Amino acid sequence: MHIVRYRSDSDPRPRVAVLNEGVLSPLPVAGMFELLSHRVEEIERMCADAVPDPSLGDVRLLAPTDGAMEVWAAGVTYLRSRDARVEESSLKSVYELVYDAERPELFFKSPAWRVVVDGEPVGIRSDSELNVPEPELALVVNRFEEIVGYVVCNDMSSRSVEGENPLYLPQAKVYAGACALSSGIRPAWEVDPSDLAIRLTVTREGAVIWDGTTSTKQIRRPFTQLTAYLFHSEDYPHGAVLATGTGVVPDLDFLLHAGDLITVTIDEIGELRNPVVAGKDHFAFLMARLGGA
Ligand code: DO4
Ligand code: MG
Repeated sequence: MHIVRYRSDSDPRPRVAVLNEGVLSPLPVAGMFELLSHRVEEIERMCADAVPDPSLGDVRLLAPTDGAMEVWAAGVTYLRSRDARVEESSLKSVYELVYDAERPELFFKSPAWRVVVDGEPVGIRSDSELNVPEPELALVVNRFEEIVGYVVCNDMSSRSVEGENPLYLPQAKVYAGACALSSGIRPAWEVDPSDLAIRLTVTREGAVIWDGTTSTKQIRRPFTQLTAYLFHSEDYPHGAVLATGTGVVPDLDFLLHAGDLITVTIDEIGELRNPVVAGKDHFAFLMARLGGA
């Protein structure tokens, strides 16, 4: 079962529903932001009480974010990520220090409306030579700091921009098409996230040119430590998504190209497939979402 946002042909407004074996059961909320203003046990009850509506035929699944939800991300939570940053960076020790520190690295990734979903393009910056996808498990957290569920995240990143100077991290991480999330939220009460396989595949002209796998078992920090730091000095009245960091990073000679297809799969959570484009001009469609489209 997943919780999804969707739009049907018969109703232009985005709705929220439970999606179970291809059948939608609408939930009595105005958006994901309203769902995440409830406690997990209430959300679980709402999902259990939702009534299937078989008349909802073809619908379009939307990003799982709306309202004032924010996407944040944790960094250097897997040993492979620490080693990859040390290799690429002109200032190696910051990554070694943050991997071991009590306080995690957390950074802002995206407002709700800039998130791209399965099938939409992800971007690479036109001023960046070295770009990678980062396949990550992301936590969907309600306003009470409770983990409601999980989605698949691709934390697209410029290694060359960040590698030049770690203070360029916001530019390496936040740009058009940099944040992709799977549309379906797998509820926390249905899944044990402690040992889930995360797979990344990059395909070019039909052939796999890179793939890698890790497990959530490899993460150095408990998820609740990440959420505790996120909520320590800020409130998220509409909830938040927190990507938990990557454990899969290609070697430095790997260069993502426009036209590549990225697939991220997390067992029991979902799959995210996005073609790669270069430059911000491809993302004008996101602006339309501000007007509610
Ligand atoms: O420190 C840079 C960001 C690292 C990151 O995004 C990750 O480890 O996933
Ligand atoms: Mg990352």
